[in-house]
Amino acid sequence: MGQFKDNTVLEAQKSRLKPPPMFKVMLLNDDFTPMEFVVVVLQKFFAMTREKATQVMLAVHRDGVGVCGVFPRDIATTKVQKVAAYARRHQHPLQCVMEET
Ligand code: TYC
Repeated sequence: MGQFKDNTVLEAQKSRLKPPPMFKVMLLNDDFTPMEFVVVVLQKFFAMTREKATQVMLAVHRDGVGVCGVFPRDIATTKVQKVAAYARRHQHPLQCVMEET
């Protein structure tokens, strides 16, 4: 416990703050978006290596859905919006969604 020269004692208080809610950001599979485009998205917006991005893309292709990362609400929202804008700009139907963990 912290004790000062004047004998003041500061009691550590238990934090009453809940940790913030976290959100999984996920890609959905579709039949049209090229595999290479999905790999680029995962590298560009989720800071994955090409190897990791390829693994995640193939998992989404196989399973229908896959997690790209887990983030606080604002960051997850921004990622979903940026991926949507980038996919639309390139005229691909790639869907990116978020869900609370
Ligand atoms: N299924 C797509 C194809 O065969 C590839 C793909 C993977 C698309 C992942 C979307 O989130 C996705 N070209």
